Amino acid sequence: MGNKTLTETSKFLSYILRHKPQAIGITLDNEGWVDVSALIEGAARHGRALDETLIREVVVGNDKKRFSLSSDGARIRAAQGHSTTQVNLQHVQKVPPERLYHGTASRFLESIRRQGLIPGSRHHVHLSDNPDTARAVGKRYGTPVILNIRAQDMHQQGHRFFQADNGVWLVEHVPMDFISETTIAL
Ligand code: HQG
Repeated sequence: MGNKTLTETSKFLSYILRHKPQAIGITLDNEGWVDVSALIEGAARHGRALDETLIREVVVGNDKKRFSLSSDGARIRAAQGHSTTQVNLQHVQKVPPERLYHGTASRFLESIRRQGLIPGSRHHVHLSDNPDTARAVGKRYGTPVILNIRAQDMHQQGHRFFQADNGVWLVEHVPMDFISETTIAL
């Protein structure tokens, strides 16, 4: 299987399983799951050939573990990053480490200073446990900036943290008070 096919299929699955399942006439359950067979049939009706082998390769080979298969392999979901209102993932609530990191682009800083970090079109603000990942995430939108978040302090003051299947940390909002340091990543 070529890398190009895998990347394209991964993008297609992200679009369908996070944002627009209705684009191929499928429905996700509350936890984001859909039968692999329904996904394959829906995709076929809309001119995209998928099969179980290709789907499995994308799930297993994905650098960020974007997708999970159920233990019997019959169902699939995106691990996080949803915008569709069909889904309300019950992520595991967890005590965060002392620090977490958020990567953003310098052009968003002014607005972040006013509002803190907000989820935008996703359901949560996404945080990572290491600055390197944060830098890579921020780079997608421009000159990357890494924000250091005092996650433990937030937790102690009642903010609930969750961790997705793939390790990404999620929180509803990060007020500016907990963003203690801004490092321009060169
Ligand atoms: C910014 C990718 C202005 C925020 C990545 C970010 C990640 C604000 C953008 C995952 C703001 C939202 C998530 C405020 C936050 N004013 N801008 N008050 N608060 N922002 O893509 O965190 O490839 O929705 O800094 O690897 O960048 O999709 O979120 O720049 O894990 O699997 O608003 O997406 O993974 O952008 O990325 P996004 P994100 P996948």
